[in-house]
Amino acid sequence: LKKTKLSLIIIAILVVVAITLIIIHTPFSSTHYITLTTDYIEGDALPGDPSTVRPIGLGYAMVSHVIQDNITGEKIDISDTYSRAASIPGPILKINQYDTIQLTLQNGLEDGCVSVHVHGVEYDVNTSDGTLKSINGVNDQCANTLNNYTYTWYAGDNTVGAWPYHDHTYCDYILEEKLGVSCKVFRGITGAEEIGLYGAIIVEDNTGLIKSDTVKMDYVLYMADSFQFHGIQLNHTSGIQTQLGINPEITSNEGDKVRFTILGVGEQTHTFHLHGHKWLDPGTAHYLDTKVMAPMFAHQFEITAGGEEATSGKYQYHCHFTDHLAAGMAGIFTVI
Ligand SMILES: [Cu+2]
Repeated sequence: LKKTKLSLIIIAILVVVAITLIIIHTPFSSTHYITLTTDYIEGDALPGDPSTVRPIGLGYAMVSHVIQDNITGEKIDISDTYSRAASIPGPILKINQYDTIQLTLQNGLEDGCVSVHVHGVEYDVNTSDGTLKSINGVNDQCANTLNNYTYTWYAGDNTVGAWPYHDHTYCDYILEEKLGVSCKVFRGITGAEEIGLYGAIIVEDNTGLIKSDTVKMDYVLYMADSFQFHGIQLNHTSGIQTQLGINPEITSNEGDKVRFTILGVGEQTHTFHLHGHKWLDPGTAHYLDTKVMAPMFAHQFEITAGGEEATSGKYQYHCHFTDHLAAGMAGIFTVI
């Protein structure tokens, strides 16, 4: 009898340990069912080399975004927080660490095969690299006009921060299958990211049981070959994303904690500089007010709007390369 009791106690302890381990390793994770499409964008404010003729750009558009809790199964539809129009840049995909994204891409263009290739998060290269068979050795991982394509990404360890996503196939497809001309019309080697097919994924820290969500605004600014900033913002109070356009004037209330995500897109290197503010270089003890930005590199930092003393005013941000600044690569951060 004593032996049976002892075994039962041991089994009970093992069950409790197992359940605890499962809870620790899946901290409130969710699965994001996201559908994006692609469309043409007309206008004269497109990214890419200004010396190249660019009558038209391409952009990703949000179709739907449903978040399902992995433990309770509860679903939340946040599709209405996005403008549904195709945009440059594409929508911010904000998730928590240990979430999964199941992203279905539709091709809203008249031809070609478009894809989403992501940096920084985990995925199976055989299914979710967003590249052509000539690169991944398996298949063309892109959406043509007849068939959607679905990618699965996982925000595992070491994924917290911001990462770019972009097309990796449209240009090659046009090059190989369609036009028979060099992709250099876009100055790209692979995808059509230089003419607008790019966006960012933001992975929030989700390791603690209590999540401090004090950031009021996310400003995502892309430094493009056209010597312009292309911006999009996410208001954390309303959850609404808003396109900011070219070299935007962005506005915060003094003392608000806000977060900037700067990304390089295209082939040029830039230097991001913001007046009146210093920020901690993530993962270090160094304070910065300038950061060199290579293509497809992301730099994310938090500041108090108005600086340490939260002083209202107009603070310029710009590329610190003299010729880029002279070409107009600047905008205003207004603190009211
Ligand atoms: Cu620059």
